[in-house]
Amino acid sequence: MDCVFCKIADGQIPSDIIYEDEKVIAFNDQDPQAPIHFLVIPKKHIESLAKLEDEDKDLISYIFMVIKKITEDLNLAEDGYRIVNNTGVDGGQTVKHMHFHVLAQRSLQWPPG
Ligand code: DGP
Repeated sequence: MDCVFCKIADGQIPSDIIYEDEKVIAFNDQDPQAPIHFLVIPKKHIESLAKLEDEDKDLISYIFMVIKKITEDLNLAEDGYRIVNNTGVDGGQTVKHMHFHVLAQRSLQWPPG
């Protein structure tokens, strides 16, 4: 499967990894939209949030606990941060491997463009 995030997860493509365990990897976005902008992905290939299966229930909650841990380690909780998931074409998803953007250290606006 020709998936750039699977290649990052298995080390074929180098990335600036900030967290890794057996199920999840987090790395800095190559095109940061905020002073802190990293991506959290499951190592398992899941195309998008829309393709989640019942068997992924524990994995999806685990990803959010990993985000909580990373943001605590980076001391981001007090000032806050934004988690973004783009799903499908209208959602602006460009990489078809489910991922969560975490953006921080600037005042983010609402609504998004
Ligand atoms: P999205 O539009 O939600 O699918 O965002 C995909 C993000 O992935 C985008 O912000 C750029 C980032 N990205 C794409 N390819 C790579 C890569 O090879 N390395 C890194 N670090 N980030 C990538």
